[in-house]
Amino acid sequence: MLAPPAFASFEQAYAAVLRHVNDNHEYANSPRGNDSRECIGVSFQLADPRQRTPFLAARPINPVYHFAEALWYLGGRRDLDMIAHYAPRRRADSRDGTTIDGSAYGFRIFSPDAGRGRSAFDRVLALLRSEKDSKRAFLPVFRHGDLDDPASPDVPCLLGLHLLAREGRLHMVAFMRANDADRGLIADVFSFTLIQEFTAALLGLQLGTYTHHVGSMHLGTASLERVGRVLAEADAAPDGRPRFTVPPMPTGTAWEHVTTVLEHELLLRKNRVQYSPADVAELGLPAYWQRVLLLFEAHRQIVHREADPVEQSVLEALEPGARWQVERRWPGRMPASAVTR
Ligand code: 5HM
Repeated sequence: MLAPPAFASFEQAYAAVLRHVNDNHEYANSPRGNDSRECIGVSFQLADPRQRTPFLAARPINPVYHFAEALWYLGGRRDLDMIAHYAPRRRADSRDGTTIDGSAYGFRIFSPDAGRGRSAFDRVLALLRSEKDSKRAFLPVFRHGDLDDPASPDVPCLLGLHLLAREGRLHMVAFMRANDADRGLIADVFSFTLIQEFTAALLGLQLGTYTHHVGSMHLGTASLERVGRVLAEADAAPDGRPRFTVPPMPTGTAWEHVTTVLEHELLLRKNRVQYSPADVAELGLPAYWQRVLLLFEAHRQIVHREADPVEQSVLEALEPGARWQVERRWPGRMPASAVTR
């Protein structure tokens, strides 16, 4: 079998990758001091890339961070200010204390080249509009200069993203040199599939498959205890299906929606505004993007109003799966009556 195994959801692929690296690792090593178990050459395919996030109580993920990172990429950004607000550990990736280089994938994909006015993404979009079956629509991230400084804290793990439009559907193939199966993998698949879905919306195409290829797939030994609990929970799922279904991004999604969400994300991050669901409804965004913005409002309440639980009305307005994840990530910050099963 030469094709990568296909999964209906990322939750199932994630459990399969964890099991594979945990049970069948080829190497135990410690690159740059990180004790790991490693498999060389791991791939999988997602039939429905929209089902991009796990709903496992043993692995409470941070949906606010995942949307923040995906939007930070789409915004073509490299500022530490935004990304480190949601993941303070990202500060270790910066050399100058204000920007990120290697893992600011969006800066390499979506920001215009100096003096040439067009981004790599603009070129790929133009190509896919003119030659529908093209095999050339590649968004490169890794550059040979990334290896110039052996002490660099941040060499890109993503080599590039390949887009293929076929029979009305937009497929994506991601190529990574390295992926941490319990940490980076979750964030990377979330962001890359969101970029895929956004691009499909811009091109007026249906969402196709997502294929993930990794050179070094590894697990930090510090993650192993939790991995055991995650696999036990995944095994116990009655039909192997995740608890929630992620809704589609609206077909009319456009750059202005991303720009508007990023403008208001900044105001919420700096605690300059506070929004009720009714306030957000007045911003002219589709319901999907309103719910994304309400995740940032919930996070504002968690960060800036430490004495109070998150407002029930905001929790109720979130996408049900995202609400479930918020409740598990910050159980101590929920109203007494809130937690959903
Ligand atoms: O020594 P190295 O540069 O490979 O360390 C980077 C670590 O972060 C690896 O464990 C890599 O797999 C993980 N990582 C990831 O999984 C890093 C990034 C950021 O580029 C990422 N996914 N997107």
